[in-house]
Amino acid sequence: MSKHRRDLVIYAVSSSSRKEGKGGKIFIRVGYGLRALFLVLLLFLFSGSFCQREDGENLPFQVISNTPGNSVCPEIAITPDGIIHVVWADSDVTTGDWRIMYSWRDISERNWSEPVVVYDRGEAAWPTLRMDSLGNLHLLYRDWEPGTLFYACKPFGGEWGDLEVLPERTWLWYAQCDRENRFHLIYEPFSGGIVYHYLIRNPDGSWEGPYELPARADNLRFVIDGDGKVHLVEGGGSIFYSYGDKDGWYISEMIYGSASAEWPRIALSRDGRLVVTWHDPHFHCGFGTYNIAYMVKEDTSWSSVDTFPMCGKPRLDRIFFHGSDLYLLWWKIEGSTADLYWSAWDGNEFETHRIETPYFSMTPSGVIRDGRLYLVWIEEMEPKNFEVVFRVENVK
Ligand SMILES: [Ca+2]
Repeated sequence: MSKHRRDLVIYAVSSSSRKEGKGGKIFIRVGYGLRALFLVLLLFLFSGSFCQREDGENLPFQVISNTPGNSVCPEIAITPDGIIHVVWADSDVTTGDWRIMYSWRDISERNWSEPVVVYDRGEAAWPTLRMDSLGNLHLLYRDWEPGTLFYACKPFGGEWGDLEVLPERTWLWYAQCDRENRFHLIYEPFSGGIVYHYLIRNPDGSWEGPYELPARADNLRFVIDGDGKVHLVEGGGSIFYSYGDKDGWYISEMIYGSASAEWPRIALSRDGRLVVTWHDPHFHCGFGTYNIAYMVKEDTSWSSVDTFPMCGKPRLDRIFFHGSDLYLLWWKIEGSTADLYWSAWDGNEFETHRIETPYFSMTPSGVIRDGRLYLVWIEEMEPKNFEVVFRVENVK
């Protein structure tokens, strides 16, 4: 039953029950009986209505964005007060502008806030949302043209602050927070090519840098360890790993030689286990299909290359450690559609969960809190209209 029709039924039932209530003395009991019956019916219908509202038309997710334009690139964070924050880039169908939109929800509630435009300057693309250990949110986005980076902070419990325009333009960048609540940004400046610039934002709001670091390939990703050091991977052909800080790399090496490796990802566990993954059709598992390759570094040496069983055309967007388990958020194109997947790897067993949807699913982001994985991603709800959606999964 459609939502509209169900609402009509509720309306019809509730108005007839009101009529029953206007009975005479004899009919009062009957009236009350009927009322009770109708109340039960109403509750039943309402609960059905709420369930339906929660998952849309019985979809396996909630739609957060629900805007007329395309909604893409969602990022999620959960602050210590139990608020789930989601940002994404959203296109204005009348002006054609891309804006940064924001919606939030209490972890124990069901409903999301109405999406609001938090930043509408430039042609907003690729928002990055990072949370430091104090619950401050750091937002970075780049405009399409001319590649300017914008930064804004939402202090824990406070409002989104003013935009800061960062000094150099870039097409290639990545950012992370460290345990000292500093925000690290590494990017390739337009003028560069074989050099990265490295900016650090201190908790007092001051910026350090840019420092120069040698660059080797595209698609950089990095993590910051407990000592504030950078572990960076790059890949656009071969896979390179570099380790160092603002004063330079101590190590910079090719860890996997190839002509076709790309999209490297890196994760670091609290006990110092480093995992690097990448895509390479070399690790094929049938015609036109492949698994995801990985290497692990413990202490000082890299393992040999192995693969995760994700056979097909997987797109692995994010990896991160939670405890000693590695989590992988990915999607897989099959024919003309794509479903969302997440996997957990404890070093031995690799367990995969598939979230089947009737649409094309892409670009997941997620965080784990209290044994639950909070996921956002985008769904092509109708041709060429992408929406940001949300789902909670249980993890061990
Ligand atoms: Ca939309």
